[in-house]
Amino acid sequence: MASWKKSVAAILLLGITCLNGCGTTGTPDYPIQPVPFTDVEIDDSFWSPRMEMNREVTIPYALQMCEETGRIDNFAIAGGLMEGSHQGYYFNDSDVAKVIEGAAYSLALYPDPELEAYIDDVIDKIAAAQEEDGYLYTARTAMTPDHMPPGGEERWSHIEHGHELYNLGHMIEGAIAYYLATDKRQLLDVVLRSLDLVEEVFGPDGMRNPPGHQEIEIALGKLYRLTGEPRYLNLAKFFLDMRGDAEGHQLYGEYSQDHIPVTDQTEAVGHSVRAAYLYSGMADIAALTGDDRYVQAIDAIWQDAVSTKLYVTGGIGATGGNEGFSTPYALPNETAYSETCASIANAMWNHRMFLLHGDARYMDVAERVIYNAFLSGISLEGDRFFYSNRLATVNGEERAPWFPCACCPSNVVRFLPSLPGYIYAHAGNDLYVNLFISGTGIVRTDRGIVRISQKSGYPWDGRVTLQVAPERRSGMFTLHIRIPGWARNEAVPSDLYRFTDQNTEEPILQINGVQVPLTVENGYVIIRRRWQEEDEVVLDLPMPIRTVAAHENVVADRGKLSLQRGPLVYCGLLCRMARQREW
Ligand code: FUB
Ligand code: ZN
Repeated sequence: MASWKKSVAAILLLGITCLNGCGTTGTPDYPIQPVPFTDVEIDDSFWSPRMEMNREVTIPYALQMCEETGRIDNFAIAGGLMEGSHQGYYFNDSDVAKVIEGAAYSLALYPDPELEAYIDDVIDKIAAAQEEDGYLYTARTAMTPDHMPPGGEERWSHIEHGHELYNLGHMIEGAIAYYLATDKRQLLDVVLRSLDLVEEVFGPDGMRNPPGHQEIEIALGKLYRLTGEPRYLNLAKFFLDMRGDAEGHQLYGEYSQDHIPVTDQTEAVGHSVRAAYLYSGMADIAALTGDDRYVQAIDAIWQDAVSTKLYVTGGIGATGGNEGFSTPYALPNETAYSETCASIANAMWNHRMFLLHGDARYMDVAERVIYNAFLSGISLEGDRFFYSNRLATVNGEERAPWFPCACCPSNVVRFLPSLPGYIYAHAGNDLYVNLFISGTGIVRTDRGIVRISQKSGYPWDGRVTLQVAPERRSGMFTLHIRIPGWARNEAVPSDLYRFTDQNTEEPILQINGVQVPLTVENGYVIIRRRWQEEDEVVLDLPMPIRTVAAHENVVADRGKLSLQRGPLVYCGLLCRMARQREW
């Protein structure tokens, strides 16, 4: 394994690869570590075509759209490399950053000199756009009197809506990904200089505002892992702790989850992308600091979200007005907002909850999101997108080629190639199989490398064949295979949705051709044995078509059922039909 490939682990939460000698070794992190996507090879009839599509169509297409809509020119203009003034939204820099991140993930697995040269050129423009003291925000550097960002001329004057820190957060993630994929640190140096400035401006003795739109907290956690510099972890924690601190700033309110301190929050409220990035950041910072108060808060918030604010597709954020959460059980179908970015953030959050707790219920939610609310956000051709993912429509809805606010397409570009990192995880000698996607994973345990191969026709077919081959011919490992909630008669890990039909078919487990009793703990069947290279586990997950009803408090779903087969949610059925057939 090339050293850069190993180091890309940092991108997916946990890699501890330090630039200047490692300061984080031995410091806390998630108790369960994901197997990074660079150690996972996918060979799957469902996902491989989608990953290829992202590489061959969506990445170049998104770059082209960033060019055509002036997103890349904004950097060139701010850097004095071309004439003109800023175009579009003040957070458009973040789209370029997300596409760089996605392109970097792709380059990490599939070197492509032409793409790399193109990104190098974009990075030159970004570097040019950075002001002398490190300030990087084209919306202000290239503004005109009739086109100014929130807060006008004054830097940092509208942290609530200005997105300076949000843009920087995405740029940090792009810079880390690009550095790990290519060893080139120009963009990394740019963001480090920006952060020097941010540290001068924000802090206990400076501005005590959290960013209006969260994201930088996640980025700073990754940067801490990469550099070993506690200052980045401290800054992330500072931003978390400023939220809801009325002494430090005028509170922004629930919309930005800035109504009370994060450690006192118990309900999912406000803008759903901000919220799920916040909860992901809280999980990261809890893991990295060992501060359990963040975990207690996100546990309660998760319970609220999954019990009262989750669509059957896994989408979150019911209303367009606040692009976010509504009141409990208010889950309209025709007007469902269910933003694609919110689905991505929800999957990120649930994956982190699993890494904290090791319970399959979080991966049940993540799987529901990935196969439904997320996947509907992009066409099979890879160049058309949904921003809102409605659950019902009267006149039909078409995916669009792009949006003036293009957060969703650029988010898809970076999420898809990171997906293999959600399949496997490990903690010591406990190996976890969370998603059923054919291919192989290399798990680096304390007792050596274990290679897991998986074959399945998922999501169309429920037979999964696994081979666990320790490098040293045999080894004692505990394999945890997720038995999805839907295969255990649990539609979601709450009473928000339930199966209304009777299913008597049980999952069947065989080890080396012998059926063994299937006992489920925390949503996993657990197999502890001394594994030999030729050992084979076959799991059969029956996939009958199921009918799903919502909790009676969900007024919009009264008298309606949806159909589900395996992890795929299909459609709503009208009550009359449902009643006639006596479902
Ligand atoms: O504000 C940046 C992004 O644009 C948000 O995450 C989306 O909801 C959209 O408003
Ligand atoms: Zn979006």
